[in-house]
Amino acid sequence: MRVVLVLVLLLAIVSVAASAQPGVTLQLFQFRPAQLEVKAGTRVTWTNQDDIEHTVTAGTPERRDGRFDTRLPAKGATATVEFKEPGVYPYFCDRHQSMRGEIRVR
Ligand SMILES: [Cu+2]
Repeated sequence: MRVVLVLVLLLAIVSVAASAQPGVTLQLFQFRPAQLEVKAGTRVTWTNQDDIEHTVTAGTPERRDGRFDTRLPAKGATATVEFKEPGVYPYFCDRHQSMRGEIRVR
């Protein structure tokens, strides 16, 4: 009985790990984590946890680079971007330009 329970728990952990995607949460006017490092080819998902609209806009307010620009209109909204090429990808929120983040792709 105990062995079965352990097996079930192990399977549950494995399936969570397999489906886990690296992610950034938008909460209290911050990207968390503000800096995220991933491997090339990774899909990164942003999730809005605030009750107001944020955006995930590539570049900086001074220099947008146009790679991605997505609105997250309300709590629970998500956006996913695939990062194929290694590099450093800064981004910000176009409605609150002090909100800054960075994806580092290895
Ligand atoms: Cu915002």
